[in-house]
Amino acid sequence: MTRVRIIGAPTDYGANRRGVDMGPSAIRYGGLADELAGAGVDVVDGGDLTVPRAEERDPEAEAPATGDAKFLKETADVCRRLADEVSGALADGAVPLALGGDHSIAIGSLVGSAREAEIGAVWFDAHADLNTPSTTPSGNVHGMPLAAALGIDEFADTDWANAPGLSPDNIALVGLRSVDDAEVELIRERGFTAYTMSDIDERGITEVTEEALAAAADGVDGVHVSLDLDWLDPNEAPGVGTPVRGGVTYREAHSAMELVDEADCLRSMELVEVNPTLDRNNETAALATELAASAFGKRVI
Ligand code: NNH
Ligand code: MN
Ligand code: MN
Ligand code: MN
Repeated sequence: MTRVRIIGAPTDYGANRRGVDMGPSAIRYGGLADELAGAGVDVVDGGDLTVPRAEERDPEAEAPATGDAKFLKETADVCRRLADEVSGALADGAVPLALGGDHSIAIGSLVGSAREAEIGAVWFDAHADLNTPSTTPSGNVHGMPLAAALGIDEFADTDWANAPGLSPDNIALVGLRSVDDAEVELIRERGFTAYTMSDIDERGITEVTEEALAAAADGVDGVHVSLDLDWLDPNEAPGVGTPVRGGVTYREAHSAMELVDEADCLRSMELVEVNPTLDRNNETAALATELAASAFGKRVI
């Protein structure tokens, strides 16, 4: 029986729209344990990491990388601890499921997941999250986690980002529709597998997701699945800080997560960017729980 270990990371350091730190609580309240039980997995809730409130911290505090990035010191501290929890869960034979918090926590998930293994990653997101402190248009670290874990630019020499076990040849981005110029350049330069919403329109979610999973899983020990809820259309998932019109539908999202289960390569996962202050009756949080259940094998029959 698959064992899943939930790890809450209630951060709000990496995003402008305050409130995403309530995500883990909203996702649990949205029915995560029941949904996962419905998927037939054995669930242990490891609780939340302790995260100081952003108001108590200085966003410009001396950071372990240079450039324009807010709360980088705090982000590094959370990600170090999350990486330990994630690798600890894996060592215990469980699949770690991290709950954000903003997407900066993915640095910790990826570093932890790649500590004892070669991994790939599938990034379900409207955004590419490939900015660095020198290319970021916002200074928000939630736009940088993939670049950080790949050790690009300022992140190369950090001891908390840069996961050597994350293979740059095994990155697949799915659902892109808001990508900054520097990110486009990086995707082209490094040849990351990337699918825009237009690719999904043309080829369908099944073909695109199967291809993305195959690219991510090729020759590695397992795949990290990062699910940013802004991947979905804001009509389905209004409770996110940076909504972008034209996202995937409820059915497409479920199909993709069912394919994650079928590919049988899932090593670690995270649900991020749920912001209860912007949500409608906790619908986005509840949707996150349903999608996780699909990824862990829940079916109607
Ligand atoms: N690319 C923009 C930035 O770097 C937006 C990133 N926002 C996200 N990413 N929510 O998933 O600030
Ligand atoms: Mn993201
Ligand atoms: Mn996003
Ligand atoms: Mn399975």
